[in-house]
Amino acid sequence: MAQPAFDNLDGLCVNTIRTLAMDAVQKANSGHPGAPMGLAPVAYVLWNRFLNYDPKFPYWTNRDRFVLSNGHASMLLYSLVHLAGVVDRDEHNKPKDTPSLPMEQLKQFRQFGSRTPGHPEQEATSGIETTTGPLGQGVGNAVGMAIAQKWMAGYYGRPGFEKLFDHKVYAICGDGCMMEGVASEAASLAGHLKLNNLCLIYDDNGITIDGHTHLAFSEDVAKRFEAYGWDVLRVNDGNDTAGMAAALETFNSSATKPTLIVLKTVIGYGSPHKADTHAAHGEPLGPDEIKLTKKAYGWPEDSSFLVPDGVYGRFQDGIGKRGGAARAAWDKLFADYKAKHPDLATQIETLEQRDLPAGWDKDIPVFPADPKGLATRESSGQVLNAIAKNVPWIVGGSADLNPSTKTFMKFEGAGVFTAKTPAGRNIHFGVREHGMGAIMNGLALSNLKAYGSGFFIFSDYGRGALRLGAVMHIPVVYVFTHDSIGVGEDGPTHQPIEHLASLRAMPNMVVLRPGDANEVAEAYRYTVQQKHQPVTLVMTRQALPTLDRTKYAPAAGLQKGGYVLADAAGGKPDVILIGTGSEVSMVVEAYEKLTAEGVKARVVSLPSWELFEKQDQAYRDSVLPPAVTARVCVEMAAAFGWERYAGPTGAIIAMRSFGASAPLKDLMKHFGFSVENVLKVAREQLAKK
Ligand SMILES: Cc1ncc(C[n+]2csc(CCOP(=O)(O)OP(=O)(O)O)c2C)c(N)n1
Ligand SMILES: [Mg+2]
Repeated sequence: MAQPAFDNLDGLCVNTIRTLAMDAVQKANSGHPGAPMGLAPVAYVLWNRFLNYDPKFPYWTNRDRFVLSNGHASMLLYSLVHLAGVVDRDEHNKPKDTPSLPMEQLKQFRQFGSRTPGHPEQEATSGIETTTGPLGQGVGNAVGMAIAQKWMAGYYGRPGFEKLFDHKVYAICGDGCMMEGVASEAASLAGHLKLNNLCLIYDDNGITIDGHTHLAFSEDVAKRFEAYGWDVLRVNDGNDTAGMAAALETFNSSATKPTLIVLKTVIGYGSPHKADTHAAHGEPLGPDEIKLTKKAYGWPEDSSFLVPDGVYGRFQDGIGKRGGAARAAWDKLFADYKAKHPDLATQIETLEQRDLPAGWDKDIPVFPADPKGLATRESSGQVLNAIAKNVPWIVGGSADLNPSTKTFMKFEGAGVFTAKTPAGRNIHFGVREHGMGAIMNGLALSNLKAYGSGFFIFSDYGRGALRLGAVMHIPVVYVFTHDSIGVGEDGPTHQPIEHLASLRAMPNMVVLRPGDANEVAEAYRYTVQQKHQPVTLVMTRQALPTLDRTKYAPAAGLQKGGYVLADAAGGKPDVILIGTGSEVSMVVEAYEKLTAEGVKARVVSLPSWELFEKQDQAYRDSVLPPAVTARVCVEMAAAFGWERYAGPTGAIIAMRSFGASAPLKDLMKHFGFSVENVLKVAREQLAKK
């Protein structure tokens, strides 16, 4: 194969990244070549001269993280992973000796089953730290990763072991990320927390899909970040590799705050007709333009997927050698640490596998029967605290609603995460639900057990991040309280209606709405053990009776998603009452009345549809026998979806409108959530038989 005329090996590497991106997008006939072409120099300098990353151990604990927040530039990342020789990994993230992305995979860009999907997917490809594409999210993930590094250093650091956790987090983002609120929320918190381990490179190319950014974006981003408490550096030419190296060196050696590097680039750089136009966006350059561009790079015009001689070697001599040496030195350091601090080292190894320490569940309380009971947000706070004190790497907080959500960790030594106290376990996310979610994803990707809480209504605000947690199968935990019209006087703006249905509709997400304090304990028991399962816990503001479990079935039934809580004598009911959360005790009361009247009724508690659907048919049929068609489903939320359990003739007592501002008891009466109404509807069901 003819070699390009180029006397500078670094320049050759940069143009290899560019041409691989062009060729892959062309072959796929879809994708974005322009951003990788503009960003290739900075990405090359960062990876080959700075990133402490061992391509042979892509999941080494103390590796520098690289996040591509402008995920449409995925071919940039795939080219780097390929050229750096990043290896594949097994299900425990142990390295394999085969490449993550052989050339064949670059040629399979955007094809079904490839490791080079349209946007980077953390699960699909070894070496991809997080799934990006929805703009702005990666910035939030990077802030989460930076918090995780600080926390690990703060909690596990010991004299003489300052280098055990000293990695940096680098992220690239574009104009789109800078316009998105989620990035602003996260950047604001990063500045407040003085995360000087975080470097964000802003691809300031003045263009988005619709055209020039001045169509909709005229603020001074640098000033905004300075106001957030960041250091801002500028590099005015996307090809000025020396300038970039200088900026990265400044960050690396002396940052006291998070650093933003504002880098002026040209989208589709080198493409004579398409540079600086939206044409370099969302479509291939086309064969003619590719030829002209390759000519401009000094590349053989008819070459395709060409990696010139010396390029792989250059990466091996750069990131390969540096990363390998850094990782080997770290292994030795960790061995010393393990000798001196065996317990702490075991903790680190345990958390890295997302396992739990022995005895993690020993303090989970059992709640005594109590007709007055307590709100599930209260029992949630108690159970969370009881577990978290035995699992040091549970970290989390709320979006400024600690007094309401009860998720603050209060046990001795829990502390608050701040710039000065980085070992603190409680994170004050501020009023930033979306930022919180994106940060939680970053924490979870660093293997901390992250939770975040807020009012259930505001799950909408965080939904973009929630969804990515589900896409990635990461074990983030949301604790949403004030779960229904039960919030009463705050009115329709604060009363969730469609939120349960909408999160139940989200693939991979497990939604759990426990019905009393002991179901709460079981819900946490399930949640904390998950390694690849995001969970949304939904809790009440109002008190719920704690059921007498000597009389009703054990709360452990929650582990199956749904279970028979109370049954007709002989187990052959004529009517089934199904409830979740705060409605469970209501249907239990109705059941007691029906039973006293001699009606054969059953109560099913159904805290999680997803877990119930995972059970085999025989179990599901044993709980909800198909022959029993007289059914009443009760949930103070949208009726949407309940047909599934009500069946074609069953009844659904649920919400069909927004709520209203009024005392709870008036709302319950108005909307039909009363024992009397459940009885009435149950009798109608029985009469149909
Ligand atoms: C949240 C979100 N909204 C919209 C899009 C669709 N989209 C993909 S790229 C893009 C433009 C991004 O502009 P910029 O970040 O400046 O990237 P550049 O065009 O410079 O590569 C848009 C709107 C998206 N990926 N994510
Ligand atoms: Mg742009």
